[in-house]
Amino acid sequence: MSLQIDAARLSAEIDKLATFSESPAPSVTRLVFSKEDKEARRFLAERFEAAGLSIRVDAIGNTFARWQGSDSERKPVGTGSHIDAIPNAGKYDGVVGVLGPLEAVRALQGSGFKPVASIDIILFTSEEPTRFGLGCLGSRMLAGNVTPDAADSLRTPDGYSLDDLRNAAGIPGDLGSVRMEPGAYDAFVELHIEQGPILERESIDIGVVERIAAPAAWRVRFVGEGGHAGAVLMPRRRDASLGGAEAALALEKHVLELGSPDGVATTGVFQIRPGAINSVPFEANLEVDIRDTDHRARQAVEGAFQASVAAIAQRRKLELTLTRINSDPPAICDPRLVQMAETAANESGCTVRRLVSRAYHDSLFMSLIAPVTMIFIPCHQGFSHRPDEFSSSDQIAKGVNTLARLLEKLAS
Ligand code: HGY
Ligand code: MN
Ligand code: MN
Repeated sequence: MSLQIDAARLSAEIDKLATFSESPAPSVTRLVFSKEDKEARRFLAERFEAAGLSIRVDAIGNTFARWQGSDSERKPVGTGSHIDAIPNAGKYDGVVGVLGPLEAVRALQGSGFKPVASIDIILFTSEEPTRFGLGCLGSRMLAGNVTPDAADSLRTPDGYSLDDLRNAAGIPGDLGSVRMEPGAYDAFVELHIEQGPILERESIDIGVVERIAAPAAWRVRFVGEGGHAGAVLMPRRRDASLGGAEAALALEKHVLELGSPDGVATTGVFQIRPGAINSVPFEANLEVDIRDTDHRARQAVEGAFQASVAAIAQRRKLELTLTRINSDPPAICDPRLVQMAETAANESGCTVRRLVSRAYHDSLFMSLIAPVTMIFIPCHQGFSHRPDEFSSSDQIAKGVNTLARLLEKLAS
């Protein structure tokens, strides 16, 4: 089957989507339910409809663009990703997995293919944790990993609830209606940039994901005693920032000692108050991100970290509040789908290898209700979540070609 991928059209759509950003080019900042997110969603709806796809939006804003199959008895095939972008990000993370499938569908339409099973391109809401502190909120709710009550209790740093923001974005509805049953999709495949250096370093076109590392996230709050930087002598201090510093170093030590080779841990947020040079910090707030493809290794790191922060608080006479934000199992991708994706890559004339995903993705939660795999394309030096994130239109076209052939097999 010869497929015509219009790489120039796709590249122009990716560039256009990148203009819906709170920050200036070449960075992209697009927080969920922001003005920029609404503009981007409108643009995508128009592109989906131009391709003859019917659109459904659920109560949290997950958007389903369907290419209707001839047999409505058949379970649909899903593909998709996210378009929200953390502050000062790039323009490919997530976006390739939403616009790429659109180009795959248009190429299949152009080849004369008619799907028997419907194909859904899914735009998941709030994959990034930036606004609500929890990643993959839309796919978690779809898969039943987060209940409506749990979602209702989430707040943004500036105090907005999910209802506040989704209603303001014109996305009403009962959150209880978002959940889909296991088996709702016959398969789910996500196209995404690798967010790692392996494919580029080994000059390989396509990565097929076998496992997706599981994220855990914790909030740590130390409260000590503030005071004048000149007046409070060292023996009398209860400096919360030093508790935070010890906790961050302890986290690094535990992941190096207890994590698997895929184990990573990051103290991504470290705020101290009052934050004045001549004032002893009375409060430290940390948010830590711990991941591993080996669930038990990650749980060991979490356990050791909890023990360490408790010991630090006791020794430094600090008040401690430790909150678990999330702690999820890794995803094992479906071996049949992995094999089919490799074959599709070969049929596209691409070199291919299997990979682990150390970033998490909506596929991690779609794996709770359907067989999944992911198709990775190289990105420059593995850079991501930064403005110089880059994949060439040729690299993207190879990913789209592979995805199109896989969708054709799955929906035939
Ligand atoms: O953090 C992640 O792994 C994803 O990019 N949100
Ligand atoms: Mn991301
Ligand atoms: Mn992503």
